[in-house]
Amino acid sequence: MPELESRITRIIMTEAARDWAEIAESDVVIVGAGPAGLTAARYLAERGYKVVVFERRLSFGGGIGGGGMLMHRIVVSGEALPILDDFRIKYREAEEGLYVLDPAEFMAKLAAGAVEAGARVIHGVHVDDVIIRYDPLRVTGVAVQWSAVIMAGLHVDPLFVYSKAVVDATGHDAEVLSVVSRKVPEAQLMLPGESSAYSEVSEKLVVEKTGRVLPGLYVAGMAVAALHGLPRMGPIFSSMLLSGKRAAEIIDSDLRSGG
Ligand code: 48F
Repeated sequence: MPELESRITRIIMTEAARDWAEIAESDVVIVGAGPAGLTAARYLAERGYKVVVFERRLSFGGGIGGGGMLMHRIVVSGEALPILDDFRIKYREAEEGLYVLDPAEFMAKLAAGAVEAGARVIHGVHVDDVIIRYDPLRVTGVAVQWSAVIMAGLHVDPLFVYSKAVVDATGHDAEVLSVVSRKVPEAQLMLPGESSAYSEVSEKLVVEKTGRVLPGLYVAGMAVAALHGLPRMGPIFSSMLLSGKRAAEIIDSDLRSGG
């Protein structure tokens, strides 16, 4: 029997390589494991799609963990309660129509819901480009690199993951859309960036404007605000959940109709 150390190495290398070989052709790539990305991941995986979430950090939840100014509470409005129920996240009505929850539970259960539904979440991976096809214009996947390589400033070529749909759920910076607006002039994508706080309006419009940006490319969560110049909303998270769910529904409908 080989030594324990070499067995550990063999298991990790073999299993991870097998996983990557499967991920190389996915149905949906979601960029960012924040609230919008994890919600979209769960509802898509539940419908039987092969979903992978790439998250550049080594954690889940994006902007959830900081609560509001590091105060460990998060607020949602009533529209999001059915989604909280799906994930079995607890909440309490704090004031009329506004519910309070604990960010640690919120992050943990969103992540558990996505993973249990069958989505793969790979941490420490940064999406730094898309795969593009012309005539007709379509995004057909992403270029991925270890976050550690990016942080070290090393020049290392990326690997590629094909997918039928890519979701930019990267939050305030809309990183995938930003790459497309820079590198794919044919897409005619402008990114005005989000505007100053107007929570009520933002909560509504982020959900309304969630959806397809180009064939194969979708946007959910705060990246929607960056794309459409919508106001920010602060630590109220209903629209992140509703946007993730809506993105899943739109992608499902597009993929079913071959779009
Ligand atoms: O920022 P984030 O939580 O985005 P979101 O799901 O939710 C926004 C709220 O947290 C909050 C708010 C609403 O109340 O204003 O800010 O729209 O999660 C985005 C995740 O994407 C990761 C990032 O580390 C974070 O966990 N991410 C960003 N860029 C990349 C990325 C990238 N290029 N590759 C991989 N992951």
